[in-house]
Amino acid sequence: MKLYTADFPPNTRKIKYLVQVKGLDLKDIHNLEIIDMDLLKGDQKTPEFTAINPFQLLPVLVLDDGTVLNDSQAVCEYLDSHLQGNGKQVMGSDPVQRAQITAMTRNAEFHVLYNLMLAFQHGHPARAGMNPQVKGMAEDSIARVKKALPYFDDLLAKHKYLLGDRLTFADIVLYVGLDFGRVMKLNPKDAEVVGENVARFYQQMNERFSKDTAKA
Ligand SMILES: N[C@@H](CCC(=O)N[C@@H](CS)C(=O)NCC(=O)O)C(=O)O
Repeated sequence: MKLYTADFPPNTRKIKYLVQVKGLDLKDIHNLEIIDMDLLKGDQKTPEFTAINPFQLLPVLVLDDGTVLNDSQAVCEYLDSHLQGNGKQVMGSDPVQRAQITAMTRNAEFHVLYNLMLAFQHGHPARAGMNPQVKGMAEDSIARVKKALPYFDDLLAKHKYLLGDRLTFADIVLYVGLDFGRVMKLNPKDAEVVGENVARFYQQMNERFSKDTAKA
C-alpha cells in the first residue's frame, strides 16, 4: 500500500491519530509505503499525483491491487477494519455504534473543521495567491464555528469524549478541527471562546497525541 500524506494538514492527521489509537505507528505498518508530500512546494499539483487524485488533495491511500481511496475518512475506515493493532475499533464495531460515530464525525467535520478550512482558504495570507478569496467568507465561517461549539461543549460536559468515555473517530475529527483553529486565531485553549468543556477536551487530546502513547 502507498499512503500519500503530509505531517501538518488536518485531514492527513486524522489517519495518524486513528492508527495511534489502535496502538500502532504509521511508520511501523508492514507493507505501507509513506510518501511525504510538501503542499507548500505544490507536490499535490504534479502530473504524477494529479493522475492518482485529480482533486489534487491529500491524503490518498493506494491499495496493492491499485484501488485508490482519495478521502481521509475512507482511508481511516479501511485502516480501522484492516489493521488489528490493540483490537480497538475507532469507528465502531456494531451497526448502531458505527452510525452514531459517523453522525458525530460529520457534525464535527461540517460544523467545525470544514468551516475552519473555508476560513483558511478565504482568509489566510498564505492562500492569497492560490485561490480567489471571497471577502467576509473567513469571518462568516468562524462565526459558524462559534455558533456550533456550544453543541459540542454540552456533550463534553456530560462525558470525557463526544460519545461517552471511549475515544472515537468523531473526537479525532473535532480535535484536528479545533487545532486548525489556531491558524485562524481561534484559540482552542481559551475557555471563554470555545467553552469550558471544549477547552478541557482540546487540552486532553493534545496531551494524548503529543506523546507517543498507545493507550486511549
Ligand atoms: N475530503 C477530503 C479533503 C482533503 C483536503 O482538503 N486536503 C487538504 C489538506 S487538509 C489538501 O490536500 N490541500 C491541498 C491544497 O489545498 O492545495 C479528505 O478529507 O480527504
